Amino acid sequence: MSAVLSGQAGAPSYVKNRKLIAWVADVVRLTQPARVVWCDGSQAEYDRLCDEMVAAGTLRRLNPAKRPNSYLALSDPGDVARVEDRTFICSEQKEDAGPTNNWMAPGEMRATLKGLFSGCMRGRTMYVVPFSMGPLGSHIAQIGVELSDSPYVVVNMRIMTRMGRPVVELLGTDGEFVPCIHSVGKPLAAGEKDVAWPCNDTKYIVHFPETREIWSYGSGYGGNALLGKKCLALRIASTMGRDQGWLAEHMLIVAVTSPEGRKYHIGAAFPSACGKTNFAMLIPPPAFKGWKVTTIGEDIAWIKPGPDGRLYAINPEAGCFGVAPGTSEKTNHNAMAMLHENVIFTNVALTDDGDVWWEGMGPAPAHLIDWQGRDWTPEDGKAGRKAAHPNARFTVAAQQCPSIDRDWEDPNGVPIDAFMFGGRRSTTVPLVTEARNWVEGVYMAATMGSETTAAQAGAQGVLRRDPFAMLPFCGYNMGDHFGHWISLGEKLAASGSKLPKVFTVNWFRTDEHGKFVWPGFGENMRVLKWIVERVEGGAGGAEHLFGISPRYEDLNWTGLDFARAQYERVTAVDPGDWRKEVAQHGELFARLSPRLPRALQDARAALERRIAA
Ligand code: TSX
Ligand code: MN
Repeated sequence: MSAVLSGQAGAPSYVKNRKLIAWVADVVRLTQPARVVWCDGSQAEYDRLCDEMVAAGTLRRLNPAKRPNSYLALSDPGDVARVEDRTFICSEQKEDAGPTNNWMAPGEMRATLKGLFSGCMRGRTMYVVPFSMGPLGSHIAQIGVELSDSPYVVVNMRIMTRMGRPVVELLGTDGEFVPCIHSVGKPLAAGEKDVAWPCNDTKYIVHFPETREIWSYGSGYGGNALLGKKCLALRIASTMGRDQGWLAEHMLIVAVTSPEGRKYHIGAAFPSACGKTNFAMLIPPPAFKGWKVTTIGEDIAWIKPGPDGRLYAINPEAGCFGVAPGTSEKTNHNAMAMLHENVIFTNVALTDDGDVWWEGMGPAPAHLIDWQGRDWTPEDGKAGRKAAHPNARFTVAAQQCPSIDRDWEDPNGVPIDAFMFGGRRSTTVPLVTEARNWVEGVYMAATMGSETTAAQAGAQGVLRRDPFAMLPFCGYNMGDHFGHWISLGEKLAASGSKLPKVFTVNWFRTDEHGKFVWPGFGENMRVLKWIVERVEGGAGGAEHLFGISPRYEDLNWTGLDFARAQYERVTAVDPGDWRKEVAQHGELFARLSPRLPRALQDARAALERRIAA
């Protein structure tokens, strides 16, 4: 650490940014930390903070012979996930946040925050964490600075972003950054002993989209606390994109390379529990010899029109904050290979030999320490008690992914050839459908939905609309988001450029016994191949009610026993189902109606007419 200063905000000499120095001093006055540490992002700093957290009981060092340089954190049982009902978009006008966001007037929220943050860091260290979302200096990247009283946040931010001194140097004297303030909301009195995972029952995750500020209080977990990710890279960045003509999307980015070496880039949006990270690291089946899938990103894409009229995407993150349960050699070999070393695990179970375990990894050991620090045996598992929390996570550098693309850090991004939108649907939505034009593609994205799983809160199997997989992440009115996509398409088309093709996919159709019909995982390569061949203009398909899907003979079935009758079950478009589906689209559109683009209303009316015919 380059500077540890008691009771003052004095910055190291390499810090020249006037706004940064003044802002840190303001926040010190407000929150009253005992110390201020300017993080340089070095390995030595990371190691020292981890050692301190091991001593404090926040981290356990895993067995170095099994997981070198890796740690386990167990959170407070009340601080295990993002808190959507405590997440606010504080635009001046309520209508600019829209009906899908919680809103509070900025003045009122600022008064609330002032009360909450007054003295909230007493007895703690405030860390100054400068970070870049995107490769340092990329014209698509953005800089943020997070002030946090959580060392757990600092070490996770070092993995998830480009963090430290080079970012401050890039800021120079007048560079712009997004100010992000974070506190766990648990000041320490003189002599008070800290707990392993400090947090507060009162939680606020607050965004001021117009002034581009983030304030987070009361939680140390994931997207609530690692403010570069959902808060900056999605909620604030989506608003910047609206204002400046680009896109911040909840999308993975993959490249597909054919045996002949033709390379295509795809951005794909899926709601949670659809296996986005698995898809981003897909391994083609043996029959697809010579085909390669490489990973550029697995959660967020920032996409800008380039000088040639194409869309270029970067992954603004530097790491993965992935869900551990369900990750195995079978579901995601590449992710498992990433996790051999240099990992922070949160809320997974601890084995007797100092390694980690979670549900879905493989057979359970005879004894574990569960995510709440209690003894656990497979008997407890049978009684329904999980060893790992369903939202347990791993934090790991993207660089450790065996399928990482060689261009993943290209500051200019990769050119997008196709967008995919998917959801978890047991009925109605076919395996894959190509939109016939841009507006129909935007319509597919706008009406996306996903059925809830047992791992999620609330009832299972309930269909939730999640437009663009952005429902919890769009920093402005969702209707305006649809409009932004439509007008961006119009602008690109007017400049004479070829727009990316848009596809909707569904791996999750079930039979009458509730069994998945489509094998999924690596076999999704069959769909990916069709998609890139459609981009090339090669593969065949058949038009139906709302787009173009491959016929049985349009897909390669080598190495998979999948009969025509099974294919019918994953691709059938039932007009009865679609009558209900389109009625539900109407309910969503009515909710968004003041800002719903006319073109989408027209697309719905046209679909309704085709179903009736
Ligand atoms: O990630 C998934 N993908 C995408 C992979 C590239 N999952 C896991 C979702 C939970 C996070 C899937 N689950 C996929 C899928 O394509 N498909 C399914 C449904 C499914 C589950 C199990 C089997 C088949 C399909 N088969 C057996 O269990 C043997
Ligand atoms: Mn996500």
